[in-house]
Amino acid sequence: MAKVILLDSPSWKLFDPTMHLNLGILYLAGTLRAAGHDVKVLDSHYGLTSWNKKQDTLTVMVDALESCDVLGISATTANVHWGAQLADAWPAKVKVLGGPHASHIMNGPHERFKARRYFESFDYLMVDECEETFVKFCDAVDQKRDPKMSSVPGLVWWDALGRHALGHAPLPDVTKLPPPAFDLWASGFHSGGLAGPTDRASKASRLMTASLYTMRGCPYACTFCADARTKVRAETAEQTEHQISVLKGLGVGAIRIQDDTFTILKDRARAIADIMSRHGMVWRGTTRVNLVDRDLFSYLSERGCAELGFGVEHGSARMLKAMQKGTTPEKNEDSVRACRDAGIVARCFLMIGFPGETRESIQEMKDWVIRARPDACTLSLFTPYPGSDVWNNPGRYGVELPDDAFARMWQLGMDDDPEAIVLDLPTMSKAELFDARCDMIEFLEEEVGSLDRRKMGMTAERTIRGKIGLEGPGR
Ligand code: B12
Ligand code: SF4
Repeated sequence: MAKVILLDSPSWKLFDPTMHLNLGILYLAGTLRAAGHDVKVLDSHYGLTSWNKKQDTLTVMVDALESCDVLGISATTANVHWGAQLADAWPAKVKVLGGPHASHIMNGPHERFKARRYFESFDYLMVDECEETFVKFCDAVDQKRDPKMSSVPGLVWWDALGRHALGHAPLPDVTKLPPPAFDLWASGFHSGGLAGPTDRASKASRLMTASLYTMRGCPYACTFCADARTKVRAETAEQTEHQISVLKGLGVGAIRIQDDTFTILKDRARAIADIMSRHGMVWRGTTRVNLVDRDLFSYLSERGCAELGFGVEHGSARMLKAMQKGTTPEKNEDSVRACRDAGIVARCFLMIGFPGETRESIQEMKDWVIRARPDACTLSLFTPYPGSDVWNNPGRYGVELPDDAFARMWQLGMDDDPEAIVLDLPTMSKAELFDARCDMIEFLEEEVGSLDRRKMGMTAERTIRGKIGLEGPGR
């Protein structure tokens, strides 16, 4: 049995870590445990790292790091460099990086970003969904076999001959996977993960909250999204019911369903709502305006749904077309209304700075907000994350990816320096965009008043102008 420690990369500056758990590593922990490995899931924010606010740097508590055979770190592009810092300090025999960043860079088209220098803190990378492949990897380490010689699909490494990659495994059958190991989540669950202007949502804010991911993939083609055009694979209702009952046993009373578009399979959405209701859960999910159905919304509302998130993104029809959202400002407005009419908080995810943005389109976004009156908004600054079509094909959008993209990516939106913005847009200078974004934040605060701003160490200290952090993409 190999001793495996799994962690998400530190994200102090990106979101309030008490609000979220990383489901990817909990799924991996579930399969590793079922395969007989000794696995721990740690939270890098609890007792292992801290944030030095004066210097704006991560401090790793080196004495608290426990040695292990395999250290598995998960990272997005936004937090990978903090994961690398943690890996550098960790006393592990083998260090592996997995998760969206490793997958989207290695599966992506740009050779220049696949360079060893970006991944030096790790012995190996693993790409794709790794429940089955990571077990093979840990088996090899346990049996003292060289993982490079063990045909582990998805494995990537570098040596004197350059980069090696062992191809891809088929996607796991999610209906056969062991459940995420919620009981191994070291830092426990916290309240405050759901909140909003209705009675139900405000009561939910006092409940311990957990996340669920009941269905992988999304068939839509939004050009800013790293999950676009992926196969939809749903877990069974029995699997979801089991996970909910485990979470209930751990004291959880509120659930964030993180599926890309929870309502895409309507009967299934109803079945999950029934399960939530049977277990007395208050919950939230995400949907798309083309999937709006007033009867379905009423059904969900009667079964404890407190909030639905809509990837509205913009108020300009031209910008929605550029993003390939397949929606219109009018449909977005109708959907917000239908959601509110059902007594569910309508949270809208808005995005500023996508290629093609102008002062006029930003005004259209404001006009839309005034017309539609969502209950809550989350504003993101567009970032060309690896995996998105803009990252894969920047020329189509009239932009270039700078060579130092990774040197900036994580700071984006966290800094009051307009130069921290990754892309040069032909239509607006970075300074203009920066000012427009600050102005939009002030506007949303005044008009909607419910921006999602619970970020660790930021809420009280940071002034709006230039200091507010980025919000999640459609979550
Ligand atoms: C839930 C979610 C969040 C939550 C929770 C994040 C968390 N800590 O887990 C919140 C709202 C906080 C969030 C925030 C952000 N998110 Co987010 N989020 C998601 C979402 C919707 C689901 C993630 C999930 O649970 N997946 C389910 C599990 C099973 O899959 P998984 O995590 O990928 O894990 C599998 C593999 O990646 C692999 N794996 C993962 N870790 C490891 C580790 C090892 C060692 C190995 C071997 C394998 C491995 O095996 C796992 C099991 O199959 C995804 C979209 C998506 N469809 O995945 C976006 C996504 C991951 N987020 C994204 C982004 C950009 C962000 C933000 C940067 C947004 C922002 N601007 O602030 C922030 C910061 C996140 C951070 N930690 O740095 C992008 C990442 C793109 C990229 N190139 O990195 C995604 C892909 C969205 C998108 N469609 O573009 N996010
Ligand atoms: S933004 Fe949402 S709807 Fe669009 S492709 Fe991504 S997950 Fe699907």
